[in-house]
Amino acid sequence: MTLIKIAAQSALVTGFAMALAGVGQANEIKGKVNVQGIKSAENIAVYVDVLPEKKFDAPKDHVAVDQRKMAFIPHVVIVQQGTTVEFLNSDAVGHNVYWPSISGNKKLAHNLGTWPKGEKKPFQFNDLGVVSLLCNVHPEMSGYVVVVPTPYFAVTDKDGNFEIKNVPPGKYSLKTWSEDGKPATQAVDLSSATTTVELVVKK
Ligand SMILES: [Cu+2]
Repeated sequence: MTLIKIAAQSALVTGFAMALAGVGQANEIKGKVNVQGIKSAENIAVYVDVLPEKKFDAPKDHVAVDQRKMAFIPHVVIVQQGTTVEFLNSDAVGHNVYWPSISGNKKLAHNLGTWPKGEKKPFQFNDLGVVSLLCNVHPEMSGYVVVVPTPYFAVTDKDGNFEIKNVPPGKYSLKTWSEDGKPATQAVDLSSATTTVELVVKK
């Protein structure tokens, strides 16, 4: 009897300690994007929208975009505002990098220039929005840098699945950007360790 009582108390204490550990714990948003009228659910950017009460430092880590086999790789890259992207050329031919606008704002157009194999050029993206990457040597090349206001983001895999890790508990607005579809918004209440969401992106 006494043994059972001790075991029960011990379980209670363990449970209490685990609950305490849960305070300030980082959670995870797991989800799937379903598409309507679009060929593929791959390469869709998903991110937590601006949090007015929170400020994030610009990330120190740089992100790489390669130009390889006549393509921007990855095709879609998502970064936090203030991130520096290193544009590398891995092809034997010279490639150029320019963007005619950021989210349609032509004042933010920029031409990084043209450089040969093995060289790279950095650019820090301080403006929010979608940067349409182009190469003026090869008109068929295109890629995207999606600059978002929080460090909580992901890009979908070929089945539309995504995971956003290390998100503090809270209520958020999850947004999407995709090359072929309209933006979608979904409210997320992140109170448990893993929250599962489904989004629909339409043509
Ligand atoms: Cu090129």
